[in-house]
Amino acid sequence: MKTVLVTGATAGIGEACARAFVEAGWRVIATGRRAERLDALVEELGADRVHPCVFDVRDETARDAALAALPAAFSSIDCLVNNAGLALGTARAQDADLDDWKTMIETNVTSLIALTHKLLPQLIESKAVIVNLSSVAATYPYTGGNVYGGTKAFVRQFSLGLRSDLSGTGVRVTSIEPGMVETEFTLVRTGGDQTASDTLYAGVNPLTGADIADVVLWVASQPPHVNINALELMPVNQSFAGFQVARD
Ligand code: NDP
Ligand code: 8X3
Repeated sequence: MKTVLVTGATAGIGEACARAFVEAGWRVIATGRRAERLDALVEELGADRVHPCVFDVRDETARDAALAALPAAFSSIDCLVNNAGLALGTARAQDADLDDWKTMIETNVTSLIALTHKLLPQLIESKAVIVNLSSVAATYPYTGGNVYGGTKAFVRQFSLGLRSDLSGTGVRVTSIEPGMVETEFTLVRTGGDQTASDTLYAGVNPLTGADIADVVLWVASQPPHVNINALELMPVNQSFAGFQVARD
């Protein structure tokens, strides 16, 4: 039985990944800060299939302690899903909160590279699949997306560079780049504004966490000679608009 480590498995895409991988016969190391959510996953899916690791991805000491305490059955990792991440705020750069920018960079970039760096020796050993959650925001700028889009562009380019470095090791790396997925993402981005979140997704028929989990599982289930480099997906009701023009 293979083992996947999913960061940010307490909600949204990560939680859906935990369910999808267990359903497909994998063991899941599920991480996040909200212990009660991870306990509920263990209760639902079984302690033999899900191991909870409670830590803030920015806290390397707590992370290392949780990973050092992995039970033997979960100790060899065949797939790493770097999913934990967030956007904070939609303000234009000139009005944005610098602390929000730093939190996004620490969570989406610094923690992702640190965990990847820590696990790389064993990921090479197991010829693992690394799936990184980027975003359409990596490629298409939008007003108020500033640092969030920057972090996701980093994730995409880091994924491609990692692939290059890992040439010949058998390790595969994929950047997944979704558009609108209805999760707790907008609730977090707006500081807990449920109405703003509901309004954003109303009538859109957005992607779901389960849609993305299906894609992540498909990527991880390809035969060993197939690498999906990058995969961008959107709800049908989301598409592109033109440039904005400011007039004097
Ligand atoms: P959710 O807010 O629903 O889930 C985010 C997950 O990340 C939670 O499990 C949360 O766990 C975890 N997380 C956030 N910060 C930390 C932290 N400091 N330490 C540990 N875990 C953390 O959002 P999504 O499921 O939508 O987002 C998952 C990923 O997908 C993100 O990287 C996001 O950027 C990306 N994405 C989302 C899109 C969308 O439209 N929803 C589109 C494109 C990409 P906890 O709070 O319990 O710690
Ligand atoms: C989240 C997608 O379009 O809200 O990564 O930036 S978007």
